[in-house]
Amino acid sequence: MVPDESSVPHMEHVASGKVRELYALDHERLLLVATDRVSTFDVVLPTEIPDKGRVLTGLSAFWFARTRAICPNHLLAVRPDGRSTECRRLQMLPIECVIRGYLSGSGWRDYRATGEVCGHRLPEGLRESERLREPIFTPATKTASGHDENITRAQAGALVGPARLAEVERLSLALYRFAADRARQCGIIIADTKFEFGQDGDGRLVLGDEALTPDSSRFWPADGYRPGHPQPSFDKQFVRDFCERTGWSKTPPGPELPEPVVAGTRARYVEAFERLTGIAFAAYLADPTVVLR
Ligand code: PZK
Repeated sequence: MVPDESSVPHMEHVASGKVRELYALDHERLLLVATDRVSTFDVVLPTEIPDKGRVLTGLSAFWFARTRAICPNHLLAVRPDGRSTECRRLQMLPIECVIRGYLSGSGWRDYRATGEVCGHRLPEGLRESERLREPIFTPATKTASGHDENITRAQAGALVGPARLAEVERLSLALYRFAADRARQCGIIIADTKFEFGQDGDGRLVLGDEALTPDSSRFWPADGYRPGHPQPSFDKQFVRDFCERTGWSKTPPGPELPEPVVAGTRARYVEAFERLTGIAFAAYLADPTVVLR
């Protein structure tokens, strides 16, 4: 039988992420493959969410196509399988460029402990998940343990140079504002997001990795947004609720997901795709280049 997927590349493997794989096409180009794996509480589950990788690839390509005027990016092509993208090979910067429009996760924890996030002193009395008056740039580094660690602007400046830092801060804020405004009109709050930049052979900054997906961001339903509490995840809430109900210890291995949780989660990913892009997911499956137009 002829395989119906061209998503298993016979290529030099470069790196593995929790749910993505990176291969070398040649000296200048990489193939970034988004799998259907899903992680929660930092653990990859044994059950996949069908088409999750295609939804994330399509969303990322959609944002890359619409933000090219703000910042050039590494996207060269989306493959017909809808889950693989050909990318320019870059020299990646050793920092993660996180933008927070809302106070959640480690931002909320740091604020509660110190009143600051990455050197930004914030007003007193902010509540969990509260919208910030202005989005803030809160860089992080990958630690040996694989967990990200928030760093100050001064620490980030020491890693990439102050001029580079100022440039990625400005670009990250512009990218976040553009996407968060659009998403809000579609009923989705992008609470925060992470960008990774690299430089090309001419030393120009280029946006890499994935951008503005639910795996690189916190997506919340705008409907029912209520500061003062953690917010439900737009995409993974069924998975989290199920994992909490089972009493799982949150250490590997994670639980298998029952079919209704898989189906409900897949539907949420597809809903996010369709709301944000305005494109039927079936149209994306038929021709993934629809997100680039
Ligand atoms: C690159 N990663 C992280 C992401 C993985 C690993 N355009 C690029 N050029 C050079 N290197 C990278 C990229 C990108 N993107 C990204 N590691 C290297 C990563 C996804 C899956 F396995």
